[in-house]
Amino acid sequence: MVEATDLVAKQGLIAHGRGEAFDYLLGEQTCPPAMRSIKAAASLIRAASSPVISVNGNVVALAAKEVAHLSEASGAKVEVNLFHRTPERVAGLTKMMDEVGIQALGMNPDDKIPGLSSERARCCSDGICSADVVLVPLEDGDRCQALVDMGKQVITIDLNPLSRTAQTAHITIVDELTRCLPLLTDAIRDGVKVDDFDNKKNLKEVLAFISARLS
Ligand code: PTJ
Repeated sequence: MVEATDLVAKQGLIAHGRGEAFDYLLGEQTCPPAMRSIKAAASLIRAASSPVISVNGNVVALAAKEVAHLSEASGAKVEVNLFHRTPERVAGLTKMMDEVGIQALGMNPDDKIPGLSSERARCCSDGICSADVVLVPLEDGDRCQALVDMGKQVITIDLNPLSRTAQTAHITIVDELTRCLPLLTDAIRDGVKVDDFDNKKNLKEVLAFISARLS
């Protein structure tokens, strides 16, 4: 039987440790600025016409059920998008999503995100490529900027407030994936609406929160 951990890339284990280190700095809690960004993200996803949740190996292994709940609450499609892409990994992760009731896209990508040379460019025309809002959790890299350049609104969940993705997304939730997904789902179910949100200011508040804990 294929275990979830067999489907995580080796580099994903390093990514996990990196996340844990940042979570210690945050005190393993959802800090107040993260709660504000969760509300802003809920509001944006509610207003979206074609939201998509992009999942990689780490996200499915850690939070397949939580992703399914978010997809159900928001109507967002789920698409498997991998940096270390192999047909076996895509099939295994798609099967794991299937087991929690989600028919994820990603097995047969028929389009490309312009400007990316990595396997992350490969995507589905009825998924990420035509989405207006894309949630890109647990990812550091250049895809976020490429999605922004395509005119999409991008939300990320990243414990590192300084990662490239955290710095380029429209809304960055600096929180642990499994801790914040239920909060995001609840905020969507509660019909939360946020009119103005400044991501740069919010990221500064996260850094101030960490600094205050360290001093
Ligand atoms: O499954 P693949 O092939 O797509 O590979 C996934 C990789 C490992 C490439 C992808 O996860 C990645 O981009 O890894 P990075 O570059 O280490 O970036 C991951 C980011 O997520 C880092 O900034 C971590 O701090 C953060 N992170 C790690 N674990 C968590 C997290 N953020 C929230 N919750 C976590 N549990």
